[in-house]
Amino acid sequence: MSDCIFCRIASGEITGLRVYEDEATLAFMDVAKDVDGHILVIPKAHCKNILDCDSETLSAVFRTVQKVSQHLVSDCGYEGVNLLNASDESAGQSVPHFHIHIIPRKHGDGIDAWPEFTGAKEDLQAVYDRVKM
Ligand code: DGP
Repeated sequence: MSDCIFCRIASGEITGLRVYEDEATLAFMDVAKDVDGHILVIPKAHCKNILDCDSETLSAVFRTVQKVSQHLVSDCGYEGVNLLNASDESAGQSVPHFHIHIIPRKHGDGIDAWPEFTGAKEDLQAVYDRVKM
């Protein structure tokens, strides 16, 4: 999509700091400057998010997520990763091209990448009855 910023990065039309790529996916540095080592993994073919992404593309994205994560830990001095994704604006998605955030982690790095959810209001069984497949 010509008006999609991540499609334009994937095609090379816009410069990105490319960490890894293969035929179907690209990993590049996030420009947010929020945490060191913040990397995004995207499919080169456009889909918006987890809700419309085909399974082959999803598999390719997660293969790359694992490859980059293993590299961060094996070769770059990190110990673990957080993987983050927002699918839909309701979930906080700001760029409408599917992406997984990789946040490299070390013990004691002080990064709060796992919010403490304290706001559950509904009865657990009632929610279960609604979401059970
Ligand atoms: P999200 O809010 O989950 O949709 O995350 C979008 C991320 O994309 C956010 O962390 C900032 C990053 N981002 C936005 N525009 C650009 C860009 O032009 N280049 C790069 N490298 N990252 C971008």
